[in-house]
Amino acid sequence: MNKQLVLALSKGRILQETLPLLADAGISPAEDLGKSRKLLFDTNLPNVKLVVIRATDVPTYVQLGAADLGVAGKDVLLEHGAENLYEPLDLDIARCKLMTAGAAGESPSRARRRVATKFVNVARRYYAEQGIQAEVIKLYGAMELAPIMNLADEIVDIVDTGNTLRANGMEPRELIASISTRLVVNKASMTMKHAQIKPLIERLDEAVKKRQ
Ligand code: PRT
Ligand code: MG
Repeated sequence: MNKQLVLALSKGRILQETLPLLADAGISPAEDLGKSRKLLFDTNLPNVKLVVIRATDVPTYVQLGAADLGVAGKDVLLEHGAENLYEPLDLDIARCKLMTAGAAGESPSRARRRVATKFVNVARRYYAEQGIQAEVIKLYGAMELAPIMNLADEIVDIVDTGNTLRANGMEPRELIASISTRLVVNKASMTMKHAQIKPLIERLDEAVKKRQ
């Protein structure tokens, strides 16, 4: 029996690194993802389809079983929560760090802070663990602007080279989590479609290891 599998991919920078990895694992879209406005794609494998969606929507698709598998940043998974998901593979792409950051040379008050971020759940958890009282303000982008505009004392954001922070007079402070892109699988699919999913995970695992 050849059950259909749907794999949800995060569009944007993760997609650019995912496609070569999928190709190494023997999966390629039937048409050029970049040149199409479509969101649902056939692949060279008759039982595998791809959907290309907002990174933050990938856990939702996989949790609810609309997709059997997904490719998502650990930052997105930490923020969204991993209920109903297995995370069998670190794909070792789009590496970065989730950090606190603030104005360069300033040290924040130990006890109370205003924090701007799109990672509100991660931030609330982190500051609570540190015993710091934080008022967390949800932003959807340009977190680096918040301290400059006196909206916040600190931000929680993704840092790679640190150039974006430096360009805005800020510096990284504490590491919250090291981030990479993960393969996630719907728990029911893992059971019901094990014969299809297992070889796919194995081929991706080999493709990842070949690069290390
Ligand atoms: O754009 P959209 O709102 O749809 O989503 P998005 O911005 O979250 O997507 P996208 O395509 O930027 O990809 C985000 C995912 O890539 C994240 O969930 C991470 O898992 C991963 N990733 C890896 C990064 C970075 N590196 C990264 N450097 N995501 C974002 N950045 C940004 C960061 O937000 C900051 O603005 O790059 C800037 C920092 O980079 P440096 O090098 O200046 O420190
Ligand atoms: Mg972006």
